[in-house]
Amino acid sequence: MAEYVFGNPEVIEEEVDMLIIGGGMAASGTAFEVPRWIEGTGLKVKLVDKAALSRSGAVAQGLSAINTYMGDNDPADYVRYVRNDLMGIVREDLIYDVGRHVDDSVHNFEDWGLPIWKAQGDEEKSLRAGGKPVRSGRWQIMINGESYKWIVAEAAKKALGMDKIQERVFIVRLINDKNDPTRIAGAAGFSVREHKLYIYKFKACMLAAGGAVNVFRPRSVGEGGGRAWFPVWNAGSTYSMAAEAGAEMTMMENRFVPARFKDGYGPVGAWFLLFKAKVQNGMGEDYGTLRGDVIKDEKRFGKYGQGVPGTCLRNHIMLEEMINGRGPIFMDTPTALAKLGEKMTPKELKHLEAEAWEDFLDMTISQCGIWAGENVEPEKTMSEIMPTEPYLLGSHSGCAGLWVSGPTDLPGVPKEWSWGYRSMTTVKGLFSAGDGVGASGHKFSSGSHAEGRIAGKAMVKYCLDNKDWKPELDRSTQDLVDEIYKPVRTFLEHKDYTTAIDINPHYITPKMLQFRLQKIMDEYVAGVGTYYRTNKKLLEIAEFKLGMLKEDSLKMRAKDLHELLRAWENYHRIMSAEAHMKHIQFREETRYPGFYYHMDYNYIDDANWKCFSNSRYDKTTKKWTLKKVPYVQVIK
Ligand code: SFD
Ligand code: AMP
Repeated sequence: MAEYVFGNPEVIEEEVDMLIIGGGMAASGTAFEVPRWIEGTGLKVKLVDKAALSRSGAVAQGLSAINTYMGDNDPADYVRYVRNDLMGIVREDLIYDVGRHVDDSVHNFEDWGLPIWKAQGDEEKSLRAGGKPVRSGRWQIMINGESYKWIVAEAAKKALGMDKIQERVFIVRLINDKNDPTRIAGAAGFSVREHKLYIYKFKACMLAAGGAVNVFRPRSVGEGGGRAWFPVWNAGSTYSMAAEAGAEMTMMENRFVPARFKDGYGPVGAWFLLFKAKVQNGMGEDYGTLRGDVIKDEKRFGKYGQGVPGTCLRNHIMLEEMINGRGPIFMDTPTALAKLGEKMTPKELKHLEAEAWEDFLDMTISQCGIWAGENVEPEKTMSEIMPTEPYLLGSHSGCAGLWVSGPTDLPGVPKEWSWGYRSMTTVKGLFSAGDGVGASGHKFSSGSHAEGRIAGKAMVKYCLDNKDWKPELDRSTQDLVDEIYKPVRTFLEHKDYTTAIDINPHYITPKMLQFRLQKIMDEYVAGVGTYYRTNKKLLEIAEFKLGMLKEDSLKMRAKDLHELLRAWENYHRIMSAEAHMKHIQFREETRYPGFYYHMDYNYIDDANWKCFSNSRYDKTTKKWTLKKVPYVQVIK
């Protein structure tokens, strides 16, 4: 009986006007913003998150800095900074829009209780009242952020009401409208705790389910498996579901390969910018000073290596050391702390050492685990840093994502970059923000929240403009149940064929399938195994193997709800991986040396490729179409 129930979930159908998919920084911004614009309109909204809002998404463990805060800076300078870091091809309208709105989100965070470090003398003054923050860099400010996500989620919950929030529901599919395939009309997913399947109908939806992690074989395998820098539970749902619904994507060839403290994945920003730590190679050399001018080779790096190097170019300089046998790379934490401590009392010095630990206790606890486990005292011992496996994302130092409509009020922006509603994709009613929106990185936590708010407001306008429109799904309930519960039924049908539950010719476990995906991506699509190098032939093989993998993905089993989640996460990862691979194949240059190298075209080619690369997936033919879209410089 129990098994019968397992194979046939209870189906719950619900109609709202707006569905918010995800509960991270962007979705929390939308949830905070929407209620004030729908007051008195009768519009209904709901939020679904695969996890629990208080600790879901990239900010789950907290953060120790807010990386985007304007303060006295001009948003136009912010655009220049992001453009330089992302190698010249960005949507400057979107970035400017985030820049001019982001501070209000940060001020709210402080009002809601987030402790923000203040400059001496301003300790009691809020940012809103003109208090000066402690800046680690020009754009970054320091926080005591262990409870950052908890605080932001609480405000979202209060604004929306807990009755409009559904936690632990994983959305698997977006559903187009029956009468207009260019519109979105619904979404389907399942509870990860109960045998219930949810089908939502709506006029509009905010898809903010983060970026894609664990698409590539991670450096941490075996015992360390499951450890990564970006949030392991973000499985490319945003990219995959939007692509299958027909949304245009942009810059999916981009990826972020962050330099991180080895094995624990601790971020380096505070160490570089706040503690002013220096790095050295295995021979103790300051390799940046000795050989940093490798990026000045104009034939290979164009003008991009001449000024402040972007993040990928900093990686390139480090990789040159490692590839040429001069590794490993060390972060000299003892010298940095000793220098800072020169004029400190013993008590102040202890406090500084505590901050060094807190930087990780706030956001990457596993790094403290490594330090504690290996008896590392950062004031005495240096730590290795290393470029990680690649992540696909649009809010940190990367710009993969969806092509969306921009603001309408900025001069010099091409008309075709805006189709009425900010952050709406090319599918009517489908909005995105944060990691979901492409060609506009460096939003980070605060910018993602701000963009979620901007998009939320536009989504309400869209719903009001379409008030009388009724969604009709282009797929039946039965069809959706059969598809989503297929891995469960495959398991129930075949489980008694063998005695060892994981070994069965009729199915593949989600875990094994994930290993295969990661192996393909690592070895053929420029993962760590090849020092991020690929070429036409390797990509051709990757294309074939991903095709085979997609076929086999239909044979994934789910012996419980946990595996059902893993199965669908993998499906989303495969689609995201395919988009990434197709885009790398399309762009015949190496735009991001240090993130990846296309060895057949191992140079930046502004003459032919200073443009966006956009793609569309056709769910009927299962084919991708790619095209160049002109880049336009908006801010001089
Ligand atoms: O140190 C589904 N980030 C940093 N930002 C900063 O401002 N300062 C920092 O210090 C930052 N650093 C940092 C950061 C992230 C991480 C992991 C570390 C360190 C260790 C970046 C920001 O966190 C990031 O930019 C934003 O969080 C992005 O926001 P958003 O909303 O785009 O993504 P999300 O917050 O991860 O939320 C995703 C949500 O989607 C849910 N979800 N729900 C339903 N169905 C599905 N199929 C779903 N799939 C996913 C998730 O549960 C989640 O709620 S540092 O490195 O620089
Ligand atoms: P990270 O901790 O590496 O995620 O970086 C946090 C912030 O600091 C981001 O805005 C980075 O772009 C920035 N950052 C990190 N390392 C450096 C560096 N060496 N030089 C300049 N900016 C950096």
